[in-house]
Amino acid sequence: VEASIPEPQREAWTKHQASGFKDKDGFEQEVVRHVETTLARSMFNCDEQAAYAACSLAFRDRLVLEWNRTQQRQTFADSKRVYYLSLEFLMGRALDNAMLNIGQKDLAKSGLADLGFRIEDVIEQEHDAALGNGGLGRLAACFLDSLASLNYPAWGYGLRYRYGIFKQEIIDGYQVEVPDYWLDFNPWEFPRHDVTVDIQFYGHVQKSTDASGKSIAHWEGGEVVKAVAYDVPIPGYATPSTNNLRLWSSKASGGEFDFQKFNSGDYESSVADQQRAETISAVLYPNDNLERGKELRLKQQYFWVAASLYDIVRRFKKSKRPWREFPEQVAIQLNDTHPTLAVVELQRILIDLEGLEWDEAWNIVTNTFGYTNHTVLPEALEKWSVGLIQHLLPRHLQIIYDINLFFLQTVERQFPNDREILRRVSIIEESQPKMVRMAFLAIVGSHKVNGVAELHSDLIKTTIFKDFVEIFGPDKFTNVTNGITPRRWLHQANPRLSDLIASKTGGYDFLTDLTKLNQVENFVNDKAFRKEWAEIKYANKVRLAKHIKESAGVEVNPSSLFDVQVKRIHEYKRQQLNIFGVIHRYLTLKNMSPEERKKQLPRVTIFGGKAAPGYWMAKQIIHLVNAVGNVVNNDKDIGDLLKVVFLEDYNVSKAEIIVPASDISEHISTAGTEASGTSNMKFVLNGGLIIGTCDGANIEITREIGENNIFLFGNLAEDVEDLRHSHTYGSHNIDPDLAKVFEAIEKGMFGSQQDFAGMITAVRDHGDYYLVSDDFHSYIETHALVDEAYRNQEEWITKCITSVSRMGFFSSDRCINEYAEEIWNIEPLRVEKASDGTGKG
Ligand code: 7GP
Repeated sequence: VEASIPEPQREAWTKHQASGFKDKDGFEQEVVRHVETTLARSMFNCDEQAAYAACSLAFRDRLVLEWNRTQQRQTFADSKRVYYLSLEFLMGRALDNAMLNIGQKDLAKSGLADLGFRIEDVIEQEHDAALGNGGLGRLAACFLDSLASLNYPAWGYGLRYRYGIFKQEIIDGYQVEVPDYWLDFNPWEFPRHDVTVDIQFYGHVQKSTDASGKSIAHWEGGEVVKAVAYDVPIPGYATPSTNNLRLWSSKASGGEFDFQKFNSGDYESSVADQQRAETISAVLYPNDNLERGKELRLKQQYFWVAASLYDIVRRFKKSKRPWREFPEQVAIQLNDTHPTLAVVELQRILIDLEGLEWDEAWNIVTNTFGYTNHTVLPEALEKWSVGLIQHLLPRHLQIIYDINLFFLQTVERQFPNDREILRRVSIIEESQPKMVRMAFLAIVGSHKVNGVAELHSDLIKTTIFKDFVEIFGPDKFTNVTNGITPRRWLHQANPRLSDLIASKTGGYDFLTDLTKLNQVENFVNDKAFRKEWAEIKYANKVRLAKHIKESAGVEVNPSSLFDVQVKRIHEYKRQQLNIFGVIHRYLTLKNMSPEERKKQLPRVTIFGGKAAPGYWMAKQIIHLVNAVGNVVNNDKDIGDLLKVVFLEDYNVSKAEIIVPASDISEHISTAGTEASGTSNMKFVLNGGLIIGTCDGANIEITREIGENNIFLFGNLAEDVEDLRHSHTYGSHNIDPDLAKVFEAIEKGMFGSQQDFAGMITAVRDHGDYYLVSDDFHSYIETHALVDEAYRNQEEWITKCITSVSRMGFFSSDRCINEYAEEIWNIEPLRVEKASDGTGKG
């Protein structure tokens, strides 16, 4: 590797290289310097925003040094890298995480205090990086944390949306969407104006023949948009390794304006061209588990995939290795089907631009890619019309047809007399209009396909991808159960619990090896330990109660049982089941005598989550929750016995307050519909119990923590289909308790019944697809068991401690190690440990 600075001068460079702050003084000096120079302010006008900016810049400087060294180390080592392609990275805030991962939060805390600031207030200034919808995007963020912490050479590739997921406001009980303009000030990104790629769209394909008579395709004409790289450093925990997340931003190519148009007086249209180019990376599509098939979305996908592949190929070509070694140097993971065009793009680069033969190229392609599926919901499975791809990416469509042809030929050889299987597995769906099935393309173009929890991985093998298991054999399909990073979701979100665990397990090693949590179980009967455990939970509930008061204006008693359901609003996740259950509880309380009521356990039911702007039913659910809250929270008969709260604008930083404060959380999807779930893991890790269905990772959580420590209810996945068929349209025989709930709504107890009619008819008249009625009785009964269990606080705390101690499996570190071994075949780079190993940041 060539260095730009000659040997004799390098000493001067190394002398000045440092990473962490030497001491508190060194930190303060940097903060003051940034306030006075970078921000051009002074102690006379330094508010919390400025303190946040300066503190972030000071830490960013440290990160950047390690980041450069990590990239150098990886280049020298010349070993295999993994590239994680994801349209979503739901990162949340960076400052707190950077301070903790570097291991200098304590130092920053006292340094900021010296300068007149509380670290909590400074952290609060940061706008969440919310480039994701929900589980899929947050998983990608946890993976980046683990990849860096485990010293894997890894890059994330995504889009730099100008607008992340919208901000949710609740006005008169309804969701209102407000744009999330988050780039006003973002110290965590580095624009790389020198790293750009020209991306082509539209145009046509020309064929020519070379000297040997071989036909060559040329993709010509159309329009070109420029991709500009923005790099975000990803610090590992207790290691100097700092990886890169590269986000692409779109820009008009060929200078700022089309000068010809400009000169001919057509100024407006030259600006319009530029704006059109910038539109590509302007906004994150706000749908979770739903694909709408919009042209701009396809443009986003190709723009991002083509820029990333260009970058990856450029890096590989520097090594001067032969092409066949590409899969030994490069692993690319497709986070769902969104980046599937990468399969086609790499094949195009190899055959059209690099002159490889089809088979050799295809062998490289399939050995490079792995594909992760995150859902079986039919409405989320991506399909693009052949016409649209033809228009936007004419050469890619040809290649897709060829991939399909060769694939179907092998299938035909394998199943000579089976016409049906060819129709079923064809990448091109012979519908009107014809569609390209992206999941099938991803399977055919990858060497491994994985689901995200055991049940889910089994389901994809027996349902949506069944034929492909027959064709490729079962070994191509595997399971990697999701995980979460214990750094953010324990150490950062729940520092007191993390400290308590550290005090008993001999330090913070559990943060890098979560299985060490099992030592906590030794203290399950330790009085002082239990007392502190309970105090921490209570303090976290007080903090949440304060947030509820400030944001929703509802006074809640922190001694109540806190029952939480926070996640995207979706019929399959069944917030409607929860709110119907709350209404049932309310009716039951109302029917009691005052004496009887006094014996009841006070409960706060907390909802949070965004509805996709076009998802009418989800918005009705939000409205009903708020309407019920309005009635229940102001009912003098009820008082503290029941409060219903909808928390506005649920996001990562709010989750960090909510998760540690829950007593019980709800993971109640119709069995077989939630691929994994990851918040279920977060809640249990923070000493909360869960009520849930036998779905996704709930099943594995139960296996790990024991079935006495979880409240399971409802029908099983294997029975769902039959139950659906047994429902009669037009007036299905619903659960009698649920019928009473509907009656109350229809009587107008919560306002105009018309507002909620859709939710009722979906269950009663339209086939109850999500089995709300079938599971209602079991749900109510199980909640009664929760109440009973919570009354016995000693038993309850035992369950919580035991559960936490058995959660080691659900670290995203375990998960990433499985991907590395089973799918990517990569190894970590050796580096010396950075911090003193206390983990005390
Ligand atoms: C989600 C799944 O719904 C959730 O169960 C899982 O834990 C998470 O992925 C991470 O694997 N899926 C999505 O967020 C999604 O949009 C459609 O999937 C592509």
